[in-house]
Amino acid sequence: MSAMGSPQATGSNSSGGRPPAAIPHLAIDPFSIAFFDDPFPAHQALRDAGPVVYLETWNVYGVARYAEVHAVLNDPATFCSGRGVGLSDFAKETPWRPPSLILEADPPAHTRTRAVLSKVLSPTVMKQLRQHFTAVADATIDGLLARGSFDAVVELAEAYPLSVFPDALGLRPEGRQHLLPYAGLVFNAFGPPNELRQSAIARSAPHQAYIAEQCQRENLAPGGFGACIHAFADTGDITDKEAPLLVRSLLSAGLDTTVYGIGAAVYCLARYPDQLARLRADPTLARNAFEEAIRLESPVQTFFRTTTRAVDIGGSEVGEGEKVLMFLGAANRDPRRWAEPDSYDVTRKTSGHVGFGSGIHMCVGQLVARLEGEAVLSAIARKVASIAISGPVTRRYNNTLRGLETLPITLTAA
Ligand code: OVV
Repeated sequence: MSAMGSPQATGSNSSGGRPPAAIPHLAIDPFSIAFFDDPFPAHQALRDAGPVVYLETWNVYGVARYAEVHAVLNDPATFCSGRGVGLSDFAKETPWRPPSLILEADPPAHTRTRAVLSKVLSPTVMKQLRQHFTAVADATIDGLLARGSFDAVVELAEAYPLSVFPDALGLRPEGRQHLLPYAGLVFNAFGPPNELRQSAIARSAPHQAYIAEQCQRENLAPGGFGACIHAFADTGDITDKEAPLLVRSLLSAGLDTTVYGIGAAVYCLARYPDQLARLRADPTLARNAFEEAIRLESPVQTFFRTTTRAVDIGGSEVGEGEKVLMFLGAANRDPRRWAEPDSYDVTRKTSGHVGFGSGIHMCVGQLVARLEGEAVLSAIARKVASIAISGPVTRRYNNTLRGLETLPITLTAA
């Protein structure tokens, strides 16, 4: 293969006549508590073992270097999503819920649903939301400064998205306590059948019932993302049956991800006071400071693809119908791609990070996420002088998401 790791079709001597390289087998379980507690030595081992590895615990391939993760993300014909982007292969097992019409779909079906959600979450729509999202972030930080000490996970990382996103979607006030448990379930369900996945699915019925109900047109307030999706059924872009499932995608992926993203950013600023000082000196860095936190912490750590044909990855052949696990978090700290990969730098050139993915499936809600992140970090930049960690930090465990359970902090006002 080429040095940059572009996967090549096999069967036509694609390795230039060289024999295929043996693929290293590793015993690392990337869905274990020990791995979640400290993934970084394992990420390095995964990257250094080779361009592609075989993970014996779950009988899947893995890519952890930036070049191969980027290449897999950008070859959706070879590395498909329609057989699921978790461990389970939808060609062999029944999915735990009806597949997503955007995440778990390939072109041409994906192209049509993607176009609808892109319009619903477009730059024009962000312009209409910006003033409100900024005002709520300012008020949230003012309130937290008055309190001084609080848990930044519950009171900021969860509270802020919960105070803007469900309203933007058009959800009724009742039942919103199901939203974070449902999202936690969705992201645990991408993982293997371990305790995290099995216990989440076992308790999922009330959360699934709530979500299914809120996806219906009559339950979505006019002007919101949900009503906007249903309006595309009137123009024929999607069917009446597809609209609720596309609303479900926003309910699955639109809230918890930003909770983890904002949590990551606050955790970074608390650990890097020099970077908070630079942000305070230039609040216009807020958007990039959020982006850099997404790179460094990679709230979405992994996704799978499934091979549609035999393919060469880094000089080794991977057969058809194999699951390939992409380590987004490892790629975002690959020293082959990033200078000082493990440090938080609010002025870093973050473009190219794969925390939102890359290619045709790249996060369709990224503008909402960035608007929320920028609003919170801009408020912090203008109003907060210091962030001190003031108690024990604990981790929240999820098969896909990386983030904290508690982050006790004390703020001082500027
Ligand atoms: C990116 C993402 C995560 C989880 C769920 C979905 C998408 C969905 O489309 O349901």
